[in-house]
Amino acid sequence: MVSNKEEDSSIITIEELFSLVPIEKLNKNDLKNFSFNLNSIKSLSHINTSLIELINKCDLYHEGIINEDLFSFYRSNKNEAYLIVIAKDSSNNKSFIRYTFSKLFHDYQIGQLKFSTKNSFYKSNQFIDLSFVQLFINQAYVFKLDYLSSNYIDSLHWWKKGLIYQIIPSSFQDSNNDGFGDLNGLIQRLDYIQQLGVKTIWLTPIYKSKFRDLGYDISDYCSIDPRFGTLDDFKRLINEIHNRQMRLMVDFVPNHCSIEHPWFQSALKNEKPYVDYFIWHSGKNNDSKIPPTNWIGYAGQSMWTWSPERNQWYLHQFMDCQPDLNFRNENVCQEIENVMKFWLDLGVDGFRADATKHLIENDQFKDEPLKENDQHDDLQVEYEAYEHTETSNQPDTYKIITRWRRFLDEYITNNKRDYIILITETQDKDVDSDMKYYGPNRWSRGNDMAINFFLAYFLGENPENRTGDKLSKFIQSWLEKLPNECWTTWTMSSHDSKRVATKLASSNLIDGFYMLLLFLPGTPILYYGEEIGMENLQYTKEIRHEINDLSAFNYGINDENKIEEKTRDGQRTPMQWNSDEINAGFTNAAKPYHPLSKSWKTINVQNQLNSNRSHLKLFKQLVQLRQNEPFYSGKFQLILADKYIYSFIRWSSELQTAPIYLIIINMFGAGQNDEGDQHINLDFIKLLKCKNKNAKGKVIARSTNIKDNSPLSNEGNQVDLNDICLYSSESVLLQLLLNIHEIDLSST
Ligand SMILES: [Ca+2]
Ligand SMILES: [Ca+2]
Repeated sequence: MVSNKEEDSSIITIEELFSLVPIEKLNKNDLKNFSFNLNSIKSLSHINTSLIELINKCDLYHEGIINEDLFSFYRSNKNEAYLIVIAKDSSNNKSFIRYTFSKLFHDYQIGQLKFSTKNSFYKSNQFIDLSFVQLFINQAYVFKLDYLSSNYIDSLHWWKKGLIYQIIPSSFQDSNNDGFGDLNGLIQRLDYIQQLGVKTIWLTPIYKSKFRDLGYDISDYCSIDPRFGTLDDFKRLINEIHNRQMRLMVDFVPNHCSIEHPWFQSALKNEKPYVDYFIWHSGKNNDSKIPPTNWIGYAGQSMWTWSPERNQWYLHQFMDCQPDLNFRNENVCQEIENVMKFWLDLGVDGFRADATKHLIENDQFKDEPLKENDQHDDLQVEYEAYEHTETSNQPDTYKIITRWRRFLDEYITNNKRDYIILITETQDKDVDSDMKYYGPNRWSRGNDMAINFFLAYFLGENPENRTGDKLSKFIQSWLEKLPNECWTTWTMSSHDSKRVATKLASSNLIDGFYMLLLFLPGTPILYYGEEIGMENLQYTKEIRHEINDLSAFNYGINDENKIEEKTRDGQRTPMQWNSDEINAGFTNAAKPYHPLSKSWKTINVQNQLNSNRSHLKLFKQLVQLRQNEPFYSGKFQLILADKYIYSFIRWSSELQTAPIYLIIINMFGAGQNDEGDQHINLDFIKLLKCKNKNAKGKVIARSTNIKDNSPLSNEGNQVDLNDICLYSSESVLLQLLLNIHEIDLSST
């Protein structure tokens, strides 16, 4: 029997791998970093393993990443290519480092491990994603390079391919008739979620809490609040989710906990080691009257509250019941990593980190300046009136995100887990600040995805500004700044941002927004209920006593009318399942914990499943479509963005068989209602500079409001591209029946 010599790795040394570099390409410093000298490399006799022989047959040499920690290079010929990586005994005390080699040399995205100097995390012959290579220090590796194939990528890229569905568990399904949604209720609805095409469920906080802020005021990070059930219920939930080939992402709230948390209670008593777990400071005049700084928090309150117990002020970027943790304290950093480990050990697949831009405050404690030309008439209560130079997006915050990513990488490595994602809620209109959360460079990554709120920001613009060209500016501002090899998300609404149907002047346009959400490049995040176009509950003084979102009352201190305007409860109403049962099927309790939206009898899942066409049916159709190329890794190009139209194409440059899609959205209803017969005729032969003047498009999907007599009304219809007519708020997805070379994308 012939033994496979390339498997016999013990006889190759790091020094010998250096001998694979053409001597003239080696720089003295390259070797100095590894304490080798050139003569010792020259004097090595060539090794007779088949692997080394194969590499030596490669006549081309190409430099890889070379820095203080790493020497890497490629050897290739027309048949094969290798990547050789030598990691140094690093000065930072970490046991491994993470690098991206993807597409550094041609388009190679995968390496098959052919050799490592010691036992590595990877198995021999295992395929490894080159955008995520974990290297133990003082080891060397040889990878045979390959192109992307689909059989392995799910364990690493699952979060790029599928829809994320955000759920407020208390508002989704009640299982025990106490009026609160719970984990067992959620289990009952998992089949619905799976049928929607969801890949990842994101739960807002389920931890022990007084629920003054939807559970973002946590009194024990490692427990389930009894209103949701027990830890055993959670274990069953995660099993049921995984059994359905879905993943679970939990909310992770590091910036602050609740005043009820034992850490804060101990800090109040000056008990070690909790004395500096939070941020304490003396007042401006060393008294209880004027706080240490003028910092105004998110809900328009001072960020400081006086503690008579400690005779000091404590910091809270949100409400006074939510004290900020001190991330300059290493104990706190470790406690928070232990929290992540607790949930990882239970099997969660990722974290959505809350309020990341508020993590760290400048420790010089200087006042923040007012914005220039600010028009706010009441400067004391408006967060937006200030430049948050000292309390937002601080340089040390980005380092914490990178540290968490490294922590998760170590966990993946040590526990042989599928990839675990880290998503941050960056929430800044300044894209440059948001992008820093992706990490300083390719080999020291931060978050995998920052939540991209730009569709929601667009919908928050004044109605006259909600045009196709303005939308394009919002979308491009994000896409153009996204670092290479990084991935984004899209979202239309959330627990903090009003529902789409309520923000749009015409709720007909929601179908067009589904097309944006699902077909722009990146991972879509859908807030529960948006698939049926749920509407906000409008609060009035008469139901003020039903408001759960206490931060609304901060706004009411100076202007009582702002309470109903500012409450976020309007978008947190219970899920609307059907019109037959009480409370839309959400709970059998006489009174749900939260009032329902008024429109539940018409807008609900059952109605929409029974209709010929509905938002829900269209949404499911579009999610199915999105499973295929070109939507995952294909290209994006804007075709037209003017006052009323936003249109783009998606195609794959690598997979020739993937269809070319044209998406056209009439944005009329974004800012105006649809009354009247506004229509627009478009010539896509001209817009696409199409060589074949008779080219056609096939209708694949269309908004529910398309008129019955329109050529676009039936899926499968072939239509002339030179005369596409869309009425207000209509949208359509066409497959272009042509070759990508027949159109000219150079100057669109
Ligand atoms: Ca319940
Ligand atoms: Ca903070």
